[in-house]
Amino acid sequence: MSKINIGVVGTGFIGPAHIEALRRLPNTNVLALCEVTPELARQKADQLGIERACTFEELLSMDDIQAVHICTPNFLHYSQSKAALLAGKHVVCEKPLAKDLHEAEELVQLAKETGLVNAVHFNLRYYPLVRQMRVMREKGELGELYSVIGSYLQDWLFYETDYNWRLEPDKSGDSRAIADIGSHLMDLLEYVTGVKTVAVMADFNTIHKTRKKPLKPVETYSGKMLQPEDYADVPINTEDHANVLLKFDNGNRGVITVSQVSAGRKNQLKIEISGAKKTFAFDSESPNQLWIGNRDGYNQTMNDDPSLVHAEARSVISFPGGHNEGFPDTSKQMFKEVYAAIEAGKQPENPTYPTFADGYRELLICEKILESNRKQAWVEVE
Ligand code: SOE
Repeated sequence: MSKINIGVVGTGFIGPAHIEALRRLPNTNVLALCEVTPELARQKADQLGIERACTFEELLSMDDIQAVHICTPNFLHYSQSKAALLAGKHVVCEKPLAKDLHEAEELVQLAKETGLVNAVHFNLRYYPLVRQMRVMREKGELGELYSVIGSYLQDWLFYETDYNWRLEPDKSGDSRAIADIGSHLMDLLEYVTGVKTVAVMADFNTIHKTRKKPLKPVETYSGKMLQPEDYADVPINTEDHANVLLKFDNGNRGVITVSQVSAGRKNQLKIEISGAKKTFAFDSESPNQLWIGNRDGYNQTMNDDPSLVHAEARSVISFPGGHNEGFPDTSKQMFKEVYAAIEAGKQPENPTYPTFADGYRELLICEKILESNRKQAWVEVE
């Protein structure tokens, strides 16, 4: 079997996560790694055991590279995805797909014209029990959607000394907590429930109005080792915490809270979906259990045992029940579906994985959430 050669761009927190997930698939070969300078590329490629180290331009000129993973800071996603598509490469891009809707629209269009496989890394859809919730809803086991309560809480920006490029709008965009983690939650909410969000009412709060910026580079999640003399004070204009009320296209309502300053919550997405027949509750910090609430009978807890879930959810489980799966498995399962499409050579009609169009949808919702916070009023999502 010939393997698909891949180039990965960016080696912060998420680039190596992509590489690990890809290495667990039999049909992929991570052949090249890009960084901002050839020296850094070589150093990281050696650390990660990757043969070729190159600049982005060099990567695009390599004819034997078929797919590119964009794992750089947000402001580069648009230009690099565009260049990769124009060079004839299939593209897997980190979220958010772009910094604004125009850029995202252009990418959706370009990807369509080329027919190349395009995916956005909304990996949290790939927790087996998230897919199980979706399949149960599709099979009518939830009933009409009544309400959704969602939260995504982290603490890696809890202290004013915690710093990262995501705090800088020119690199990350005008929204932070909503764009960074609210986007996962909003994507997952629509993916599982099948409803569309048609209006939002948002209220943001910036807890740390200034932060201490390290005077040397710090990678995501790794800023805990610095000393006071290593910092400078900078103003912060993006949200640490946000509450958003939601209206859905079936007339019912939901609410989400996101925070990057919740002590002890390392990286927790929770969603509780109530329907006319049952409630489903999922917590990414206990991803192998799904709580199913009943009004007239016992409540239930389902494990992600392949023998218990629906066949459509079984396809994203690799181990027998009791052999717990977690975050790294979500990317592997997503890439398994993406690379099945790449093997076939083009974007399928109805992809099972999140596409550039889904990336566009998330940017649209984020943009409306920002507008709503600015106006302190309900804003419709067209
Ligand atoms: C940082 O907040 C971050 O790495 C997000 O960017 C990811 O999408 C999420 O998986 C974990 O946290």
